[in-house]
Amino acid sequence: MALQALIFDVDGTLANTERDGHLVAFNLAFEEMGLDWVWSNELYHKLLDVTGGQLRIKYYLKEYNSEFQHDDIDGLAASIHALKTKIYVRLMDKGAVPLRPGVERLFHEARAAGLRMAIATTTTPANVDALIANTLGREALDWFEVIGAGNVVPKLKPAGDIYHWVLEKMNLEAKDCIAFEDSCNGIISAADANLKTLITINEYTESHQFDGAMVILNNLGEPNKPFILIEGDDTDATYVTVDYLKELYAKHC
Ligand code: XBP
Ligand code: MG
Repeated sequence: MALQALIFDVDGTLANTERDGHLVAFNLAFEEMGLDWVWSNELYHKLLDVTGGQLRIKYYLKEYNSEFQHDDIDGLAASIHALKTKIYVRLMDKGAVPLRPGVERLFHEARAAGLRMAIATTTTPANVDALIANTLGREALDWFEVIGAGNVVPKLKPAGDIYHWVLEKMNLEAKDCIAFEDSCNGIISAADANLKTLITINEYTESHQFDGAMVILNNLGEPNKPFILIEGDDTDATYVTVDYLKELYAKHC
């Protein structure tokens, strides 16, 4: 048994797209549509309990703006979301959000080591394309054998559907892979598909529960910028390399 593939979440894991991309795009979309809604960073932190942009808008209306009346909430949420996606892609085109520490390096090392790579996310496919193309170049989209995104599956994270879908498309079993996540909804989703997970936290997820995580780190680290081990076995590694992933795999998978 050997490690064969790495499966990456996108939002919050590859980049801090929630704060610097999605939240900004939501607020610009509200403004452009003449809505007087403004989501603060604090409110967005709470709204992130619900994955998927359209569901998040409806959750906001139900829990935080119940006096707002409209005779077609689903239609309105869909229109706002379509505009928000356009704005988000434009922000990515301007280079609004860099990749998190260690992400690009690990992609290169994994490819050099012959590991297969895939993406499993609840975000809209256009958002994934825009982030990858603008940070790594359009050809980097081909580094991922499968990109599982948005509503290719009926149920978004924390349901495990997207991870099951990716594993099936890659013709792999969970025991052959490691998942990378940043949130409790993400690890619940990965665990539903029996995947072992490496967590890198961010400002929105540092207080989340990560039951069953192989390790919890502040980020993947770089040679000159070691990661901080938040939870997990002591290691000589100071940044996440393929060798470190193999070490984790041998212990946990
Ligand atoms: C990502 C999400 C998404 C994005 C917005 O979760 O929850 O809803 O915030 O994307 P994960 P859309 O990182 O677990 O995949 O607006 O395109 O839905
Ligand atoms: Mg995430």
